[in-house]
Formats: sequence, C-alpha cells, structure tokens
Amino acid sequence: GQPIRLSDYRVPDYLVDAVDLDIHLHETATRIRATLQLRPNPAGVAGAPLHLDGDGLVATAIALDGEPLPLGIAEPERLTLAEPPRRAFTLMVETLVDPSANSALMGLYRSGSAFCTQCEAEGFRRITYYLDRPDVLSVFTTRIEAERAVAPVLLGNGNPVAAGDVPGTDRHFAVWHDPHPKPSYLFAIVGGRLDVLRDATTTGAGRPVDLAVYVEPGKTAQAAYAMDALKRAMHWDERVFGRAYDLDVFNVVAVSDFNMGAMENKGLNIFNDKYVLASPELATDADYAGIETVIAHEYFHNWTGNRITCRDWFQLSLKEGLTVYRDQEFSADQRSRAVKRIADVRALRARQFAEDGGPLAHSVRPDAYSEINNFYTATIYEKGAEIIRMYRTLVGPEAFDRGMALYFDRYDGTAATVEDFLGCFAESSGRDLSQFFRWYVQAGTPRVTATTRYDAATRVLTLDLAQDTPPTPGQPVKRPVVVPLRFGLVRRDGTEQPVRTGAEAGLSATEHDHGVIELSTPSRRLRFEDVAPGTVPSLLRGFSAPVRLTTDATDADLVTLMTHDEDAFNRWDAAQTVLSRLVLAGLRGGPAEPAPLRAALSAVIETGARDPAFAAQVLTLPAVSELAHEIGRDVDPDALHAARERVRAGIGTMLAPAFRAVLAAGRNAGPYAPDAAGAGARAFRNAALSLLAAGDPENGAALALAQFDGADNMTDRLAALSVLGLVPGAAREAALARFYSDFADHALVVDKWFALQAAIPEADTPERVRRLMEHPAFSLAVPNRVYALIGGFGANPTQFNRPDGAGYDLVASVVILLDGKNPQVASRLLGAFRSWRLMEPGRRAKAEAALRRVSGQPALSPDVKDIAARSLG
Ligand code: B3K
Ligand code: ZN
Repeated sequence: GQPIRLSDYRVPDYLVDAVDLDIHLHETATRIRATLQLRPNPAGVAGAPLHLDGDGLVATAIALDGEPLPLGIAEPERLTLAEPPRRAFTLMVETLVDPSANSALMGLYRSGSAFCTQCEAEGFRRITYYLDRPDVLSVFTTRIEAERAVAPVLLGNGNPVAAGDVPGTDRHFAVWHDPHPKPSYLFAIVGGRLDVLRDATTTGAGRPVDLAVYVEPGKTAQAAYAMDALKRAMHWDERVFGRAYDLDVFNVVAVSDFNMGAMENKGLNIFNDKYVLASPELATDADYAGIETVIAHEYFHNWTGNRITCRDWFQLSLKEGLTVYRDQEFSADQRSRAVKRIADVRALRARQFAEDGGPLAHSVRPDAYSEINNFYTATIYEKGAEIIRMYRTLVGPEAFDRGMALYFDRYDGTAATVEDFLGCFAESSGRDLSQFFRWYVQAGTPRVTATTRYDAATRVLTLDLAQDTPPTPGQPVKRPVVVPLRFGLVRRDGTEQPVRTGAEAGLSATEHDHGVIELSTPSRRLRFEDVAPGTVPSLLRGFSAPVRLTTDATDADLVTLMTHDEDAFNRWDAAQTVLSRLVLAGLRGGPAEPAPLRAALSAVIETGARDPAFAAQVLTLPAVSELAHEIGRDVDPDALHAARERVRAGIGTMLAPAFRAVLAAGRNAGPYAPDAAGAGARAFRNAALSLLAAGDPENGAALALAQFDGADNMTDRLAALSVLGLVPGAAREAALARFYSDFADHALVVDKWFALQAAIPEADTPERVRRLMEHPAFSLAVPNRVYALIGGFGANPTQFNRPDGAGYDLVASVVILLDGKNPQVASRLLGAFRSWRLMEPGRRAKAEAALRRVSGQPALSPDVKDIAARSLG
C-alpha cells in the first residue's frame, strides 16, 4: 500500500465518547457487540463520511440509534456511514471472530487454553469496527461472558464493577469499567483457567490497590519476583516522578504465546511469560533483571503512554523512548547505576547503532511508514531514551524535573506530540531547543572525533572536536546536532585536572558548571591552560550522547583512563576501546598480545572482589557485530570471530592464575539470591570461566562440566553450558542431552536450549538448526520458540553470514514459511539481515540473493514486504 505520512495528519472528523462492549467468548465463534457513542468533532470536517477501520471482520448486525442498517455498509476492512447524523448518535455493530484461527496473535487470540488480546498498534480493528487511531480517546465498559468451566477468570481494563452467573446456564460474566478515556490500542481482555498471586499496596494519597499476577495453573510461585518488582516500581514512580496509580486494581497476566515482550493495556498488562516467570532453578540473573525492567516499563506506561498517549504513530517514541528512559533509571536505582549504564550502552551499540548504520535506519520521529508494526525498533525505543537523557544532561536535573512535571500537568488526558514534550523543557529551562529537535528527525549515528595537542612549553592542551553524521536512506545530507559531551581531564597520576574557569578554555558558564561541552557546530576548539603533561581528556562520560566517538588517545592514554577515570563508564569504555583495537590489529595480521593490559586487567580482577559486576563487564569483549560496524565494510566475520577469540585466549592464558583464584574463591558463595550482589558475583566468575576456557579449552571444558553438574541455579548452569557449547565433542552433546531431559517440561528453559545450540560458531550449525526444527518441542506457532532457534541463529555472526549463503537461506526460508501465519514474527526474523551490506562482496551477494528470494514471493505480508524492500533499497 501507499506509505502513511506524518504531513497528512488530520484530526478525526468524529469522536467516540463511550464504548460499550459485550463479548461472548467462544473458542471459534466469539460474538462482540460494540455500542459506540459518536459525535462530530467540532475541529473536523462537518458532514464528512464516517469510516471505521476493520481488519478481516464480518459484521452480523448494525444499527444506528436503534434502527437496523444494511450489512452491506461493512466490508472486511471498513465500515462506512456515507452521511452520518450531524449530532451525537449511537452506532451498534455486532461482529463474529474466530480466536482459534488467529495465528498472527493480533486482536483476540488463544494462548494455550486462554483467550487474550493484543491491540497495539492496529489490533482492535480485528475485534470490532472502530476509529482505530491513538488520538480518539474513549471511556470503555466491557462485559465479558463465557462458560465458567472454559474461562473461570474474566478480566478487562479498569475496575471490576459486576460479576455473576448467567441464570439457567453454565455461563458467567464480568463487567469492567475504565473511567480513564483511552485509545483503542490500550484495550484488552483475558479469559481462561489461570492461577493468581495476589498482593496489595496503597498509594501515597491513600488509595488501596489490589495487585494480581495471573499465570498458567501451578506457576504462582514463579510470579513472586514479578510481583515484588511491580511493587517496587509503583513506589519508585511515586517517589521519583510523583506519579501515583489511578485505579483500584492492577492486573498482570502472563501468557506463553506473545509476539513481543509485554503490553501496557490500561490496568491489565499482558506479558510474554518470559518476563514474569522466574525461579532460581529455571531463570538466569539476566532473566530476573529482564523481568524487573519489563514489569517496570509496562507499569510506567500508565503515565507515559496511557494517561498521556500519542497523537499518531509517528510519535511512538514519545511514549516508548520516555518509558525506556524511566525503566532504565528505575533499574539503575535498584542495582549498580554504572553497571546498568554499561549494559544499556552495550545493547544500544549492538542493536541501535547497527540499525542506524544499515538499510533500516530511520529517525526517532519518522515522517513516513508503510507498516507501523515494523517501527517498534531499537531506534524508537533505545535512541529515544538517549534523547530523554540528553535533555537532562543539557538543561540540568532541576529544569529537567520541572519540564517533566509540566508535561504531566499540561498533557494529562491528551494525545500529544514530541514537539509538545520538547516545549516543556524549552519552557522549564528557558533554552531554545530547536536545534536539539534534529535528534528526532535526523537518522544515523553522529560521529564525533576528538584530537588533542599538548604544548609542553605553555602547558596548554588544545582539544579539537568535530562532528558529522553519515547519510542514511532518504537523508543524504545531515546537519550538525547538539552533542552534550560530559567531560573531565585525567592526569597521568590519576588525579582530576580542574578546569579552572570556563571562559579561558572557551567554555560557556553553563558548560563549565554542568561539566558538559555542547558541540553544536561542525567543529569546535577548546584550550585548557596550565595542564600537567600526560593529561588525558575523558569525553562522553556516562555516554552522555548516542554518538560514535573516535579519539587520538594512545593505548597508554586509554590505560590511564581505564585505571583512574572517576567516571566508571569511561573506565569500562577505555578498556573496550583497547580490547577492540587489539582484535582489529590481530585481524590485520599484526600483533594482538594483551600484555600491555596485564597490570590494568589484573587491577580490575582484584577490585572484582568489591565490584564484581563491573569487573565482569570489563572482561567481556565487544561483540563481533559491534566490531563489524567499527570496521564498516568488507567484513569477513569468520576472520573477525577468530581474531576476537585469539584476544580472549590471550587474556585467558595471561591471567589464568588470577581467574582460577576467582573461581576458587566463589566456590562457597552461599545460597542463590537474584539480587544485584549475587548476580554480580556470578557474572564475574562466569566471565573468568569463559576467558580461562578460551585460553585452555580442554581445562575450561572440564571446569565448565563440573560447574554444570554442581550448579544449584540456572545462571551458573547455563553459563557453564555456553562455555561447553564452544568446545566440540561428546561431552558437549551429552551435556546438551541431559539439559534437555532435565528441563523438557519448562518451556522457557527449552528456549534457552534451542538458542544456545543456534549460537554455536561451527560449520554444521545450520544443519543442527534444521534438525532442531524437526524436534517435537519446536513449533513455528510459538514466537518464543522461533525467536530462540531462528532468531538465535540469525544473531550467530559466523553461521548466519556463512560464505556459502546457507545461513541466509535458512532464515529466508523460515521467514517465507512463517509469513502467512504470523507476519510480525516473520518480519522480526528478517531483521537479521540488518547489517548485510557490511559484509565482503561474496557474502553480500548471497545475502542479497536471499533477500530477493523473500521479496519475490507472491502475497507477502505488508510487514515482511516492507523490511525486505528497505533492506534491499
Ligand atoms: N507497547 C508495546 C509494544 C507493542 C508492539 C506492537 N507491535 C510494549 C511496550 O513497549 O511496552
Ligand atoms: Zn513500551
């Protein structure tokens, strides 16, 4: 179809004041009667025809103000009233849908024996005809009826207002009323046989709130951590953002068939059970952290997304970027702030920078889309969150807090735009933020270079900064953005060199006070006086802007930063830079000896006793995909992977005694607790194990096997199995077989088993993946399974990008196979091709052929068609 353009936005011609739904749940024939209270929008076109959106719908009855209308006005994709009344009116439409046949998992569908819904972005139109756009806000009342035996639990948005039996039948009903006007994408219902974990809390203003987490029968014990995270998130949002909850109940439902992570439906969040269920034996520390984050994220949407929603889908980052920022801050407060920042930046570089540097690059506020479901991306989410963080860095914490308060106050109950949001900070800070707005409309990752010159005679350190943004699809020419560079000067002896007054260096008073250089021009020169010899600028502290920074720092300078920088993020980042330089030097056939890092890494390992989570991050090299983007062209991932492994092996060998000591010290670590301290200690030990094994695979495999056998928790067990996964042989296969038989009943663990095998960097992995697709536990109908096996394979740098093209073909074939059933999952899998243009010509040709095979298929979904076309474009 034609792309949808932001410039075509028009206010709706009709408004919906109230929606009454009466839903009779049935496995194959669910009847929905929707009664809409409509009226002309005074701001719209008077007398315009009314078009309600539908998607594959069948209407069985239609009435206008009680008078039946011909069914012919309803087509599958829309219902039209050519001449609607010029006053308020009531439209009743009855539709019939088959949730069991809904394999796309959008609209009303079944997960196991339960019924559930997913309406964002455009799923409500698969339930009933509606003005299915986020700027139409309405008060919803939902009555759900079902056979009691089929669905003893019936949940809707808002507060429960009535429930009971349908006399003379085996049926019952529940009525839910949501007093907060909302767009249709936030609508949800759930029905089924579910167990529930209950709790309660009270808001600061004294409102009691009943909390519940609904799970498949028998799994309530696994919901305890999610409930705990929910209560912490609720209290945090009141304390930090002054946002309290606004209904009498808050329900979370975990289902096993879900296209993405979770959904923030008002008062009824529906989750992929991967982000709810956890126990020490079944979930890793990373799973626990993911649950904490996603539970908080969906809860935080109640204000940033639900109370204030988006005017149109171009504004998606208004809710997603802001809510990611909020969940990141929450997790930072719950755990180590520095380690959280490091993990977030690692993910940003791996996912968002890759997207922004490839054919799928798009701006945080796109100006056109052909399939909105393809825009739930790392750019909208993660780069969007970085933009929020930059507001705070630029205007300072007080003006940032005032801007947020203004936003909540002014736009509560409305559908807003990113301009509205920006305006709040312009107002609270008194600053002109118009250039800053370019972060929203310009795609691509800006490159910042820093060059230093030190004059020993005058003791002046000159710092030259320059920025440019590479072209992206549809945006050949870029303009300079405002790059906030938090900075300091680190002397060789480790002390911080004070920047005495700003003016003499060329800094404004604000820059000096905030410790932030604002680079808003293509280039800029700063001059620092009375600087001790050997002083190194520490730039982009805390990763204060989502840019690629290149400096002329020598390895010795980087070791200075790695050892002394007061900013923990930059200590880590300096180490990452040295390590990636080593890998790239090795790739070019040069020496890749880690010897110059011996002292600095030893120091990190020593401090690992105090800050193990940080040490683990330092000991984890940048991923192959990240290094590939650093190289930028003609990448041979086999050579890159091998070079990276050589550096890991070098470190493992060089520091083997220290790593053995780390493992030995951890042996009596005490019982498992999923808290930050315990998780950090495990991460440190497992990083040590992984490097030891890289240096000495035989010994490493033996250590890993012992850990695998003895582990009392999934974190250590899975870490051991991943180490074993890199060592071919019978021991690995036996461990994999045992892991499966021990956990075959636990779907989320079986997913790990699939993913781990898909990640093996060996030539027979495609064959293994094909075999696993035939495994009785595999199913193309379960998104988590598909993401684990096929998505996992798509992220395997050497095997997806095989020179013979077999990896590309495998993913392309599954995309084609799946597209007719679940376009959203198919299109996400196709995202594996996001970096194909980085490859050397041979691989590039194979990738292009595979993409052409996909795009040449007849009857592709709009989702896959869009990704294929843009990837090739
Ligand atoms: N808002 C949902 C994502 C919906 C995706 C629709 N294809 C989850 C979230 O970001 O919280
Ligand atoms: Zn979100």
